[in-house]
Amino acid sequence: MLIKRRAGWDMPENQATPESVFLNRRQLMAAGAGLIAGAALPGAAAAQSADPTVDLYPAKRNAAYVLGVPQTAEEDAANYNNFYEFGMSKDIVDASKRLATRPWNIQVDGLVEKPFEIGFDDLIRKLPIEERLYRFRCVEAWAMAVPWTGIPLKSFVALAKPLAGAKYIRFETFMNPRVAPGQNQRWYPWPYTEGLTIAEATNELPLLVTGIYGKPLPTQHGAPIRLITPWKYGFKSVKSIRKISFVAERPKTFWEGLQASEYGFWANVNPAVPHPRWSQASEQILGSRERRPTQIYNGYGEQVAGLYKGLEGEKLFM
Ligand SMILES: Nc1nc2c(c(=O)[nH]1)N[C@H]1C(S)=C(S)[C@@H](COP(=O)(O)O)O[C@H]1N2
Ligand SMILES: [Mo]
Repeated sequence: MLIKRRAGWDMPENQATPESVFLNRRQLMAAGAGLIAGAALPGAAAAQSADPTVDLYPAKRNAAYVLGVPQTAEEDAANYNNFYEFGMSKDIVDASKRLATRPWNIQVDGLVEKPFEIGFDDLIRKLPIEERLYRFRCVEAWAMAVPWTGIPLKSFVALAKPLAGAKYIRFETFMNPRVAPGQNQRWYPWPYTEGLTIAEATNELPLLVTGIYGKPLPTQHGAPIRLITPWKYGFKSVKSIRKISFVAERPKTFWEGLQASEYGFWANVNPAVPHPRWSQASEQILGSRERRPTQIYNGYGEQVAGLYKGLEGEKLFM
């Protein structure tokens, strides 16, 4: 690959996660470091209050999903993000506000009974949304635990009516280098894409997320709609989805296109399988100085381990 510069994903864990970024946002503000990031954009505030889905929040919580670890503070989750379209740093909140999330159409194509395009505001009223508390683990070894709101992916798959030949789903992010400066960096295989098998997609866990902390999703978290697969490393959870394709062949993902030796298709969390350049045995808790041990499948083995029976020959954990 042509990757010569050491980007965020390309750093050893201790560099990718400097201690200061885990400190509470208030502590950073107090230290005077958050003045610019904390300044409100009046235009964006107006857009937020005009969100046409705000009446749907907070959605009813599904009590079947419990964290087992403390919930992350909203401001910690909201100010430490990976969204390379808007820059390599974790501080992309303001840059991401340039993304216009209305109108927002999602194209559904490939091996389905009838390909269609649907407006996000129609989709969210067509399929029920619910709130779920999920743990979340980035491959860089930081972790959080947050209340997402969204549509179970399996109910979306039922709506799309895949044909028998559909074995995988491919998700694609928007492409607009004029608002997303990162997309001008030609050595990345834009647009960001990810994929799941149909069996994974129809498991109970994956959510098409539309909200967080009882509100519509802010742009830095991937508004208006993103995927969340809590048993896989965070890069599988593709943001700001524009296209969902049902396909026969395993799609090549953004990270595989960039560095296949380090980022594979499956990317299931496993403390015993290190990233080629750092350990995955423990994780740094966002908003604190503490680490805790990593759990296999990020603690969701009961729900997902069965998906991988018979696939032991695959690189399931990277
Ligand atoms: N389109 C897009 N989706 C993306 C990314 C990205 O850079 N672009 N980063 C991924 C990575 S590496 C992580 S850890 C999560 C971060 O989600 P969060 O910022 O909402 O916590 O988003 C994932 N989805
Ligand atoms: Mo990540």
